[in-house]
Amino acid sequence: MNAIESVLHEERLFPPPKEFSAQAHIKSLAQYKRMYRESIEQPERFWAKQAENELVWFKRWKRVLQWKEPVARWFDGGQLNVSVNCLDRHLDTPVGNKAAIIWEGEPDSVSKPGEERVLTYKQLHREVCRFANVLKRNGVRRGDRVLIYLPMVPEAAVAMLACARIGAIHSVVFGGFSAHAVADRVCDCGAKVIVTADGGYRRGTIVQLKKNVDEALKMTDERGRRLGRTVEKVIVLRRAYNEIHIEEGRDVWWHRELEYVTADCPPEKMNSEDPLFILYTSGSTGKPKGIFHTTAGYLLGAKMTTKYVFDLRDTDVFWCTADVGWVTGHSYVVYGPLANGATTVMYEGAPNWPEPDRFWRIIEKYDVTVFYTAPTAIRAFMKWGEEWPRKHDLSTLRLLGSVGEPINPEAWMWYYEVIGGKRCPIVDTWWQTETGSIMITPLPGATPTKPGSATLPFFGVAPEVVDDQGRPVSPNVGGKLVIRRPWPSMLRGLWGDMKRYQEVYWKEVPHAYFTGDGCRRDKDGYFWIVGRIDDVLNVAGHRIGTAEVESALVSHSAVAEAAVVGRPDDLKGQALVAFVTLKSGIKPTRDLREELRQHVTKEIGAIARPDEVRFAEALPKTRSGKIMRRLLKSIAAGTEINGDTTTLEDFSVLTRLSQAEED
Ligand code: 7RM
Repeated sequence: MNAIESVLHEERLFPPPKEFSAQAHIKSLAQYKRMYRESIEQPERFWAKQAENELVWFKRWKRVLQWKEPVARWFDGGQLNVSVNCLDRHLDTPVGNKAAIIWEGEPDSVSKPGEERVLTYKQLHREVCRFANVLKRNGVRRGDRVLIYLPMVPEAAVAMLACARIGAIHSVVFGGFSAHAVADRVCDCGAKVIVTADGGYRRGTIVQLKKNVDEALKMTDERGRRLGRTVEKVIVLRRAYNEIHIEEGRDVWWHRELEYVTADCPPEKMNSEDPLFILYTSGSTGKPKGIFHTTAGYLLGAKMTTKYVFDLRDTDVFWCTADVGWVTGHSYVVYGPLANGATTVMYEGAPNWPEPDRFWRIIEKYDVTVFYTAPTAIRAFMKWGEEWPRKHDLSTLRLLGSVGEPINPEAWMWYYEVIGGKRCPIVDTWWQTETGSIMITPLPGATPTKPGSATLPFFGVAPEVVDDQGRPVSPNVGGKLVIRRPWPSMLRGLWGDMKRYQEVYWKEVPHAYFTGDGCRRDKDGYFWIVGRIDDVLNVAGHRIGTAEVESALVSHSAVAEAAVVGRPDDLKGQALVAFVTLKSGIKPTRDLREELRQHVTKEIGAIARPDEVRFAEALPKTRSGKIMRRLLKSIAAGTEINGDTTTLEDFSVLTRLSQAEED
């Protein structure tokens, strides 16, 4: 969107519907502003009050915040357990027999619907306690890391909560990631146990999760050491009933293990700052970062944002379509909704399998009231056509959410009109794996929205747009988005690498957390996120580091050098374009191009597969040897090359780039 377009769109203001505001937790902009001011002026008082009202504690904290940049300690001295907050606390209330998880499996075909399962809070509690005992039986102790590599089945939530119950730290790896990605993560976090499944369903085929784990556990580093050497046990869920290899002494079946345990598992008393989970996310270097979150602050952030941003009510059926392998799944499929005693929907399959109306069917079938998805999905629905949602009764919906990337105003309007029937407010929520919970967002009963803007900060969040020197910029001027002060659900660091944490997030702008995003603020103080300004791409709502894809490409024997850039894409937001030079004597062919795309899929996963591979004889570099990414971006986008290219080592590289494209 260009500047003029966005200014035009700013004139479209959508005030919250009156009936919505009347029943909402926060009923007016004035009320939001009052609470926001309080949260900024007296943060410790504000957060102490929230922690007291929202969470149940074994022991009250001694100090609300201890801030020694860049490390925060929230509610130090306090003791609690996340699974108790998500489960036990509801059991003796009317919520005990309410659906905690409504799950639907992927259908085989149009005529054979997917399985469905409903777990009430009491049932979920029992399953969590039993599986927690299975983990203990298999050697997992407080502080140990457990890698979870499962499809979108209720057992994924059970495994996460079971870890939380016994104080183990989970690291969920998205089922679409490759064996290699699993091996890297196992090694980085030193996992003792892996929880996986024989397979998962995706668009009618079986994803071989266990096979990937087997492969991962055989992989070695440069020194020949096994990456998975810390793994003692692999717990396998039977899901797809496909044939898998079982390694005696190492692999055990989930359902068999359950025969040996009871449902009695007292919760571990965790300290506020004990790590809850590690989640890997792409950064600007080749190695994914192990973001870690701790117990009390994370839970408070997830709980409060779910309550206020989605304006949760007892009667809601909440559906966040994210996979639990992403932070959105952690905070808004599992922890946030369950901590609030809400009903959360989980769906295993893809939005267009077997037909493009899966999501609308599910909304109709389960009376979903709050729906939270990504712009890339919305744009795909637009392309598939209005007839698919029109076939279904979506009148139970009362609120819509968007996350993962900037939502273009066209998609916003379509979402608003076709899915929300012009009745539902839209919350465009900006946040990151690092922030743990939603940071910039409308509150649906209070904030007038503008299509394409995430609007205003959540309570306690102090975002700012600054220039290269770290000075605030004037309204409507683009700059870097930073956060000025600590918030409870902020990351506490990168697992095993606090130095890198400091360098990546706290060096770019003095005394501020650097988000990696570009942004501008309009005259009303509304934030308009532009997208990443580092070497991270956002492809279909997923974060992909260009360096990661590059290192996957150069690990192929035919490749000499690779540079990966993003190109604007109508559906995915950004598409991946790889410029590749080959080792001498190797011919650029169509087959090789396909082979390289497959190679990246194998190394990282299909989400990182380049949309385009372009062969070049050389890559354009500056005199100091840096690849000129700006130039490659223009070439990839097919736009005119502008800007200063006089430092190019060799002008003819450019012509060769285009020539080499003809196979
Ligand atoms: C939740 C999540 C984070 C990056 C972030 C942004 C982009 C996310 C929005 C958005 C514009 C939004 N975590 N992003 N939400 N950009 N508007 N509402 O996505 O760690 O995977 O990605 O996603 O660039 O830095 S994430």
